[in-house]
Amino acid sequence: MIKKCNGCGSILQSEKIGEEGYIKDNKLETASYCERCFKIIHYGESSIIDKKVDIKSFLNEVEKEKYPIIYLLDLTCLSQNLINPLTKIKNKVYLVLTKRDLLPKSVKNKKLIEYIKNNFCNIEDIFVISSEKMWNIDNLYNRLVKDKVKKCFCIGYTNSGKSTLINSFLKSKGKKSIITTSPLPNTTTELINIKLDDLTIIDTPGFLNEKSIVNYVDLKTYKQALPKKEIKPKIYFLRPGYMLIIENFIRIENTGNEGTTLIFYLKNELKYRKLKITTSEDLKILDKVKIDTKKDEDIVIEGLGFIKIPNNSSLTIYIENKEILSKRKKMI
Ligand SMILES: Nc1nc2c(ncn2[C@@H]2O[C@H](COP(=O)(O)OP(=O)(O)OP(=O)(O)O)[C@@H](O)[C@H]2O)c(=O)[nH]1
Ligand SMILES: [Mg+2]
Repeated sequence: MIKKCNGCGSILQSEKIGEEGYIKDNKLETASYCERCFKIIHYGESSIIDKKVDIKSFLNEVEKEKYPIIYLLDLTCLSQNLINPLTKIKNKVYLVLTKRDLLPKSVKNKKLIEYIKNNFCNIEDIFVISSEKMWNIDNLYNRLVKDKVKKCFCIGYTNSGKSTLINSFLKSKGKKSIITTSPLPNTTTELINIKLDDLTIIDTPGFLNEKSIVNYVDLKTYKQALPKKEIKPKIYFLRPGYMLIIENFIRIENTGNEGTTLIFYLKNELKYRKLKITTSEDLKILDKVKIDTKKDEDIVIEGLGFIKIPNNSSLTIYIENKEILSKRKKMI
């Protein structure tokens, strides 16, 4: 009989060690989780399954089914790139902005919704939630029930919080979280059906974001750089000829003629250093990109966070891969 892992949806198998769904032979009959999920859940260990969802064919399949879609977007690093698949979906969409608890409390949810509508996509139903803190989880669920949704897909990029959201629906119903979640890509590998009263929610493998920093730094560095608590923005004034070094993966030089203010929405514990551009210090070799910003723009660092820049600026940024940077109108 074919058995599936409750945590990631893979078919359990005991032949290919290290591959999707692997579990030792003597545990195959009794286990409900594969070895990888067991290790993530109990030891916080993680490994990445090498798998890529083809967005186009996946969306075609979803469209054929005609079920409504919950599309998740991570508020900490929102970019056009992450919204693009949404523009191709014809099904009814509930857009869910996740990880609200990581942005400053002072930001109004209404403002975030307006921002999305005015700058990215004019979707009617937008919810701002935190699965971690259970904010707005019941509102979203009640809305699905009110709209008589019987089955829906939960889709979005990997790490946007799809499985955590479904676990929070389960928690809200007094049930145990069962789906495996982790900060690394590809945690969910196959479809997982979760039935809640009359509503079945289908968790799906996330789309891989090729522009995310997770592809360009080692996993330890990546996990250490992810925000876990409410971000307290850090403000720096950078005079011309000076640079800021953030940990060892980003350097920002002010190569313009005016001083510029940079407001960082990144993990609070990251370390910043200011240096003259002419320093004799040996600096890490990184990709180099020149970015000019206009008044009130953000630079998004995909997978990590963003930098708000209130005034015009001319910057030269050094980073592991310049593709992970993009500009947008200021979000907050
Ligand atoms: N602070 C905070 N973290 C969250 C929230 N939702 C999810 N996370 C974290 O984000 C990471 C990714 O969550 P998952 O639910 O595994 O993401 P996913 O979209 O299912 O990812 P894949 O299965 O890889 O497609 C985990 O470390 C979660 O703990 C939230 O509302 N707040
Ligand atoms: Mg998942």
